[in-house]
Amino acid sequence: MAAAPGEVSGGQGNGGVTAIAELTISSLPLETRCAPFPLRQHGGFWLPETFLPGLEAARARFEPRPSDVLLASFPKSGTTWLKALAFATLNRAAYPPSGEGHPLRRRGPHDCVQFLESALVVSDDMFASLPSPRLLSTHLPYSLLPEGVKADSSGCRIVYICRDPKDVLVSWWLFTKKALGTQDGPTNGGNKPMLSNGPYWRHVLEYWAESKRRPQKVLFLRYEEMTRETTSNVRKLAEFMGCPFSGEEEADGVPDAIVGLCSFDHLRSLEVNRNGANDFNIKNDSFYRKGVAGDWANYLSPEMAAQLDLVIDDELRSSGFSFATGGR
Ligand code: PAP
Repeated sequence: MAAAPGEVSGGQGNGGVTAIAELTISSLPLETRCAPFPLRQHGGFWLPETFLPGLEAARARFEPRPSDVLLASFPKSGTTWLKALAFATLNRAAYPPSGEGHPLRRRGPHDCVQFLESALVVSDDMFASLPSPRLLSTHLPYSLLPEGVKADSSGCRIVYICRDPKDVLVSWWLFTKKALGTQDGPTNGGNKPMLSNGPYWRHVLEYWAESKRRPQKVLFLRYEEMTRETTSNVRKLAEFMGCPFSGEEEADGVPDAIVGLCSFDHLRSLEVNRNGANDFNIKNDSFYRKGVAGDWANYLSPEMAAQLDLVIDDELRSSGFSFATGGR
């Protein structure tokens, strides 16, 4: 039986895939400065070891459909918000945003939209049983996505959200301290903390370049712009996903109702997000900290910020991309 949108059906385990992948994984370069996640270098990125079997499974067995929408992000750049907005927008006919029974009122956004690199390890059925159009998510870099998703002939659409690196860093730091219980943040006793899934600038640049090459297939959003103009970005998202708001929906205030349903204050206030936990046993409330742009200034000294900006500027030089919002 098909599962409801965002609902995952049970299925057979896939220990075989995990076992095969583990042989290769143990030979990849190891990084331990991102406690509590050991990272392995793969395809030029430092990825959490625990997600590598899922990556292998996704690349080997994920069967894309032309109507699929994949939400892609670097950790802590707006994943939870984007999942909520896209889920509410895509499924608004079945679940009106103001309805009391809306799935987002009883399940966290991460439970409504599953990660490609984690769900397939549990079961092949997880995605196969979802009705079209399917909404999926990933923290993987573009270059490591399943080939079928990236093929020019594929109908799959990708929505990427990027955020100021300084806010990503601070958000990740505080998340690991709170949600994962690490004393010093992701340092593991060393003096140079690491973020998982990086380097961040390469992650962003890959998706950005693809959004320039195939704008009808890859939509590039910015967290800062979304905080400023949420409703117009939701309209953009709806159009891109192939479900623009009708005149009647506009008159009924549907876009604003979606924005309200998915707002930081509303999601954070829900029982499921105050006291629930996701499939990884991480408390849902750790995905809602402050939800603003520029909070890094309360944690990084001007010198630290300048140092980080320098590194990023250096890496972005000649790319044509800038993290400055309203930039290219
Ligand atoms: P993930 O990659 O682990 O899922 P992600 O959702 O990308 O995390 O990032 C969490 C950040 O999004 C938090 O930022 P902060 O630490 O700077 O506060 C969180 O507060 C913010 N966030 C979560 N939900 C929303 C929302 N509805 N609106 C705006 N920001 C949000």
